[in-house]
Amino acid sequence: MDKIGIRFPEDFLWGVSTSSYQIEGAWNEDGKGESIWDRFCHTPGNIKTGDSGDVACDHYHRYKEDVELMKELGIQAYFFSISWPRVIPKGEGKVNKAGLDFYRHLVDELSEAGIKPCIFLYHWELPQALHEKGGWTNPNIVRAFADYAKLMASELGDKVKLWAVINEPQVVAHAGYLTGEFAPGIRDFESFLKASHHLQLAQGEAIRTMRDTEPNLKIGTTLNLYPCYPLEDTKEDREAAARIDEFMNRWYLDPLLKGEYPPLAKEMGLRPDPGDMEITHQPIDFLGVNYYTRCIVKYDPRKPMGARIVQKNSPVTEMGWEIYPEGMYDLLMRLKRDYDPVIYITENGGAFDDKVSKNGTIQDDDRIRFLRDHLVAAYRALKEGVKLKGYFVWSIMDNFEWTDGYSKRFGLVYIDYRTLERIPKKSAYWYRETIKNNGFSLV
Ligand code: IFM
Repeated sequence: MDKIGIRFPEDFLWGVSTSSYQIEGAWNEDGKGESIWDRFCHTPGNIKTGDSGDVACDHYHRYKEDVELMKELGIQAYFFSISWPRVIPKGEGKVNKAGLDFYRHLVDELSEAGIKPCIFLYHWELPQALHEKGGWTNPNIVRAFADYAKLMASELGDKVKLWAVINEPQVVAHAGYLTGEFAPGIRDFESFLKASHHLQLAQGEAIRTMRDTEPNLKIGTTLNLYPCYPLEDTKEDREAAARIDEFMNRWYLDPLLKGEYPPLAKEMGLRPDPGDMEITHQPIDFLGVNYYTRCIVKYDPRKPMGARIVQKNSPVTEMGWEIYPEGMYDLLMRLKRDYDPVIYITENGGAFDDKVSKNGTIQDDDRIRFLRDHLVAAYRALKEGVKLKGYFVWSIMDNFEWTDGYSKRFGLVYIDYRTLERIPKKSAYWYRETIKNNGFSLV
């Protein structure tokens, strides 16, 4: 930190991120196939607000306007995801040219605007046709996913250099197959075990195939990670926190970065086949980190893992998630200590109760504080040797927040869902200044 405040390195990458289902809309246009999220949202009772991503922010039709807006806001890089069924409607076999064209045009538009396009290959949009064959519980998905990855790398690899293979496999496995809260809505422990393993095999095969196809790509993956703290400094609580850490974090970190599962996965019955861990253990160019909050853990012998996640009486976002910027620092330092990868923070942000004021502005000072405090924490870690190369705000615009529908707003840009008008919030201008100055003043 110098006198005027925080200055990130010259080559630090400042970006924003989104995902296809959350912003695109056009759910059944131009040959797109159905995804599990289309089916899930169209099934009454699954989404609290009854919303769906059918129209979302209509980005599919308004992408030029959105890229222009990002350019005006000085955004340097944009992480977006590909909708698998938009490009391969049934997940395997026939390719939908119109779907590929959409992403090619988006990439061209971004490149012309001087914004670096970056891709999440999978942000939860499993083709419904593959789900009907077992989805992530079926081992055949590994090949289908690798073929899809190869297709995208060969179609867009000339212009897109940064690729994150899977966004938040923990959420896919946990919320999709264990609690059933998210699509495809399955609640079954065996399915969860299979899905979590096949996701990591698919990720490994995809990385391998993409490297063979386009050797110049920078390939990684994106994990949602939660630093875990014992409620009290007792042996029981410390061990309980370590178990939750294995379940939420190491279950996905260790197979990728060490070629093994943590002991808890074995205890719970996960039995990889011979050779599997060589597939999951691929060299990566970066780890994408999504950080939102922490876990505080209490020993509880009545719970299956002997552990319970508790909440302190601290400030929370509209999601009910504790605001804990220090967790960003702790998480990054822990990643350095145990794995030491190159890191991009691929998602960080907060949902707040944004209101359009009478003069048409949105004064989201709470979001500015949130982003600023997290960036200070990230900066400290960077200064202490974490190989942090960039930071992406979730999200450039308000969007479809899964089972919360449109009720939670994470954007730097406000969306009026009646008119689909885009209104940059105060935080968008703050972020523009931060990017321009490569940091901010602390006074
Ligand atoms: O909106 C989600 C995103 O899809 C994945 N990461 C967390 C965000 C906020 O909940």
